[in-house]
Amino acid sequence: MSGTPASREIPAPSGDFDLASFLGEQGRRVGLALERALAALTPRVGPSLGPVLRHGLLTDGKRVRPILCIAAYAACGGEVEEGCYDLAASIEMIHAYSLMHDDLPCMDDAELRRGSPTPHHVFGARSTARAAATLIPGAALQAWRASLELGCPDEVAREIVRTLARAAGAGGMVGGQALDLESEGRTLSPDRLDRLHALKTGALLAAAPRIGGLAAGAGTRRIEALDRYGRALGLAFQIADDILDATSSADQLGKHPSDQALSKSTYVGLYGLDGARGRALRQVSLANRALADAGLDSRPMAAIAGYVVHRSR
Ligand code: GRG
Repeated sequence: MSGTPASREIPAPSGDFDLASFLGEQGRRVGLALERALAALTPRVGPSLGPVLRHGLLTDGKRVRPILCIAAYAACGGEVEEGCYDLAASIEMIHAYSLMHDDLPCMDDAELRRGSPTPHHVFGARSTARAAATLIPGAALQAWRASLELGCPDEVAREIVRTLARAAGAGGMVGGQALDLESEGRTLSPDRLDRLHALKTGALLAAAPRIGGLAAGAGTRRIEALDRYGRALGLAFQIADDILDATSSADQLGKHPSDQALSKSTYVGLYGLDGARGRALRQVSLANRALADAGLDSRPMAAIAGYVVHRSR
């Protein structure tokens, strides 16, 4: 996680919290929940799509969104058990579908993702498009069932599914992707770039801690703090992505092509490397301030905020 140009001026998360072990263990448990989700989904979609879903869902991702959900759930007093991972998996299902569609020939036409050939390179575009589409309703059902499994009252379970749907939809990730497609080859103003990424990357990332807080029964003040934390982190995450994109090879990133190669506006293009790093750091401070203001003393959440800008992939 260190030694990259993105991280040189950004201090590593400090303290004695072992973030690497935390991320490793949480990622492993999210993987088990995704296996359970896949086992439930495969009989409904038919055997031909099972391997496509496995590739899209279980290839080695960082699992930042589900881990944020779990960390927020714990920070708000929730007892972390299997149902919590099942709930967090629903967010990763939406994320996985978005990557599968984003990489298709009609979109970014990507060859490599997470260090592996993209699903359409292995299974074809039609099967990939279909398999990914099943993850959208699949994720909503998964969030609903897991919320009930966790003992959330019906109105909280409804709010959780609503949060996921809003973040994924036209007022969130899909809306951001539409802006992104419209913006290719154009230089965006700072405000438009922020708006695009608040939707495309930020909405789902911000939904993750909110969903964790809702499931744990957090009150309005804490939910608002989790929203502020998530929004700041979403922006920091995207800026770090742009820095990595500009400073790492396809092999290091496990991803090809880069946004630069796709002629997209980026934070590095707009502010330069140093300016982009400064903006990422500012967002991390804002995220941590949001936690402190609400008395949410969570070492994992503070460490994840540092990791988001400090990561090497
Ligand atoms: C057709 C308009 C339209 C929308 C379809 C494809 C799509 C919906 C949305 C795309 C959203 C998208 C790809 C956002 C990118 C977010 C992002 C920074 C992805 C990388 O996330 P990481 O680094 O990836 O967490 P890993 O691999 O670690 O999970």
